[in-house]
Amino acid sequence: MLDSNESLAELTKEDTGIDFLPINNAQPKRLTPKQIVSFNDQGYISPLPALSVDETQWHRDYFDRLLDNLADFRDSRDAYSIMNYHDQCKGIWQLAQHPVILDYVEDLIGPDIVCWTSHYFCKLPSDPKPVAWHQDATYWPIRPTRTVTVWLAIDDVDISNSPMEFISGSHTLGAIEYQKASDNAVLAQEIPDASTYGTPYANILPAGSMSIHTSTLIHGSKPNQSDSKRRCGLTLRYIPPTCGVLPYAISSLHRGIVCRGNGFPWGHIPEPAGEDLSPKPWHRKQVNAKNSK
Ligand SMILES: O=C(O)CCC(=O)C(=O)O
Repeated sequence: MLDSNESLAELTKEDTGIDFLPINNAQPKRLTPKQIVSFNDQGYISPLPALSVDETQWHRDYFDRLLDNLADFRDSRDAYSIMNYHDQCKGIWQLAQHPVILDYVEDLIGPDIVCWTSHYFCKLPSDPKPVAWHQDATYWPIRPTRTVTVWLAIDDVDISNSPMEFISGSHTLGAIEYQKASDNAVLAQEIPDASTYGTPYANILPAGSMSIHTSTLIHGSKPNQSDSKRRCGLTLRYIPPTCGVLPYAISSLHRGIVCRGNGFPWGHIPEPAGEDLSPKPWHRKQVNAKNSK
């Protein structure tokens, strides 16, 4: 198992280190043994109840306020730009520590848990942008590829407002070839003919519930087909602290929140004092590049 930076430095381009590591947990605390089998066989578990009715309403109101605050900046950021703000926004930081969510995650990755990245995927009504079919692991420098993603629904998600779709069983195929996604897609990579790798599953979720998927699973979503219903979910990505990072991307782990246990050598983001959506360095670069044209 790759668990130190020394072994990561030895990874070659051909040996991507992108593999699914099955979960072996005979006594899960919150998941059922059947759900663990489903994670191993299909690459995801869904649906899972998570937030109470009051917490769900709080989260929706909180996200609505974040979107309003973002608009006040009047820069080029959009409804997908609230990415990696768990280090500047108290509400996101606290959601990453939600005990019910962490109990599910603990059953899959063990009692030491780090949230290393987060992202709201918000499709406004009639949003024309797809999230092209992709594997998270081909974007990320984390090795071994043990990240599990919690997708926490803020809005009710049904077929009409374009749920995330999973290609069941595709997580065991290693790194899958991709091409550049079309210009209007949310993310940059696209796996062509994804349905040849397995059966698509529509991740329909009531608000406040969640799914969990592994980073080697092919997934994506269509443009929002509904002209009245928003479709927003918060992704929280968790690893055990034994995961390392490829040498070119060490800073990725410096934004981790230690959620449970210890043993994480990369640091710990403390709870932010409030909500701060000021642009990240990569946004500033985009804005400067735009302004200099
Ligand atoms: O919300 C979506 O449509 C896509 C989310 C996604 O790609 C992810 O959770 O990794």
